[in-house]
Amino acid sequence: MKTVFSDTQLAHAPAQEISDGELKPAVEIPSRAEFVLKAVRDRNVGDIIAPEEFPVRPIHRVHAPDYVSFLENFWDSWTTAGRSKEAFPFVWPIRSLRPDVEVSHIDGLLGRYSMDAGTPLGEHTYKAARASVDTALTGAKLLQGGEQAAFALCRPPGHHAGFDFFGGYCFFNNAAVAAQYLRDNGLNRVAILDVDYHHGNGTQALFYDRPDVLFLSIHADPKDEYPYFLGYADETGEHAGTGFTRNWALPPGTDWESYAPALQEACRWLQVYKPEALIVSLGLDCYEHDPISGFKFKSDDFFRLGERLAKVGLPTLFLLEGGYAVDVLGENCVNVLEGFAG
Ligand code: FKS
Ligand code: ZN
Repeated sequence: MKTVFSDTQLAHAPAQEISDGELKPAVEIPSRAEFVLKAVRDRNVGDIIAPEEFPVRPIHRVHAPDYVSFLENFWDSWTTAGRSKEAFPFVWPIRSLRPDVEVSHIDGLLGRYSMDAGTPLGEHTYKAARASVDTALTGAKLLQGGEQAAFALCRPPGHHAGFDFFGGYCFFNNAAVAAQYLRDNGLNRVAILDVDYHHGNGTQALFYDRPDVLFLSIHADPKDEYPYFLGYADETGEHAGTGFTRNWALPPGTDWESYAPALQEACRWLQVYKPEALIVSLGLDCYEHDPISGFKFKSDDFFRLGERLAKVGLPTLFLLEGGYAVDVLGENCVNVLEGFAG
């Protein structure tokens, strides 16, 4: 299986994040990708290739052009306002405020285009996020070229990013851009299975009213866990997309034994839907020692995950999302890929 990765993705290197009422060392850091890359190399998963550089058009198929421009121009506006450190939003146009007004100040724009205060933006965030999308798109292109599987080593991750907002360490929704790209290039039905510990709210929202992209997600119950405000079992799609979203919201402490039935059901949905390609939003934060998560996967369980997905028998693009136990991230990730490859 080929792996796609670009060093440009390392340029987004946040120092701190707001978490638990403190400024803490950031967890979504470049070494995550480096550890995964090292394991891919050490265990001979396959060739590692650089992504092709894509124009902005496939991103505009999923994200609002004004949002993309906001990210592109962010560092200029931020430094022009006299700031020099990484940025965090702190005010949002919720409920009784006005989401429709056009603000000028960078602090207003940060709130307009974000969902949380836990996602630092820095000087190189935009170019790293663009490179992460290029990695996802190059992976999609490998499937189109007839590969049965590919691994897009995306970073920063993408599944929390929506039409016009960033959050949860995500800026562009890599999985959604890849899915839309496959739709725009000849595939009629694409499925996304999100196995990150956190619900992929951005991906779900982007395809919620569409039957052509199936979204399935297995994650920690949002009543107990980020992103809190989406990802409940009763969210199953709307309008033409009714029935084309499924959520398995599992309790804290879920281990492989109690996770497997949900995965089994998700795989059955895949078999019924019969997509032409599968995109796996591959978070590794279900791991028992993940520092920010509460599931109990052992390293070996990631093999089983890969094996189960292989049985579905679809051309599959694995795309990295979360996972913060950095020293074992590579091992856990390659376990999935090896389990899949058999
Ligand atoms: C801990 C607060 C942590 C943010 C969690 C974000 C999770 C991101 C992710 C992604 F795949 F996008 F990276 N809150 N006190 O793992 O879902
Ligand atoms: Zn996650």
